[in-house]
Amino acid sequence: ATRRPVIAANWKMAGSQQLGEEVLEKFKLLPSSSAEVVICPPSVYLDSLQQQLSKHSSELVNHRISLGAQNMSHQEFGAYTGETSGAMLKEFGCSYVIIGHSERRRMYGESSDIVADKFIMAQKMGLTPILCVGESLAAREANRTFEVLNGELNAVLDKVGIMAFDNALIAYEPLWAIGTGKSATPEQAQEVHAFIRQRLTEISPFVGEKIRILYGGSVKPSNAADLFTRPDVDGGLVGGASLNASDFVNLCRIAS
Ligand code: G2H
Repeated sequence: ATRRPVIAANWKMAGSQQLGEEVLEKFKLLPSSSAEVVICPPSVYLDSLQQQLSKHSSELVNHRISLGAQNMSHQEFGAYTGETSGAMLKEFGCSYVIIGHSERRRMYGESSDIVADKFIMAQKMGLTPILCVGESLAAREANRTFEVLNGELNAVLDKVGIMAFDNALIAYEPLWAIGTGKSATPEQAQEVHAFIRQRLTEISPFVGEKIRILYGGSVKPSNAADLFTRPDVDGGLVGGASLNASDFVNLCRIAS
């Protein structure tokens, strides 16, 4: 495929300013990478990471590194204690924002409706949403994987329409593979990615062919090559392994 791979780091509630520095130092040692790299640190680190990126920019010209956030408010502005707006993320250098990560859906009660509203607000603010979808172990064992994914996709599609996906990424993250060390097999990932692409292609062949679908769930250097070479896997959303600078840069090398 002609789709440029994307490797996104999701630090979750971990990492440090120091980690940002370490990651950029490792990139400087890599002559070039063709994958697009997105680093999503906790929001309070965005400012320092943005400054580090500009400080090292002349040595990073052969890489494409952008910043992303892990979450944002579906409201634009106002009395929403503890929330961060898309405009603020934009001001601090973000181009991307992860929307609907399963940890937010499950632990913070984000409904599919709120996820759709966040997707809309992200695009309104000029951010590219990385929409996360994925099935639980129970759903997989009950052969309901595609039904669950369809539901999560439709919740957004019905509200935003297919053309909004022209400027979005999708991350397939099976819940049973998140932080467990147990990744989906490359065959399982490919099967689901092909399903998601097919669903979108039925509505718009243009969008279906173009959209990048990342795999997330225990991606690490030892399993990445086999995942990333599957035809419908366009990179990864990486949690645990993104907290190790060498592993993360290695993943970007593998994807390039
Ligand atoms: C899945 C993933 C990153 P990990 O949540 O979003 O985390 O790689 O630790 O499974």
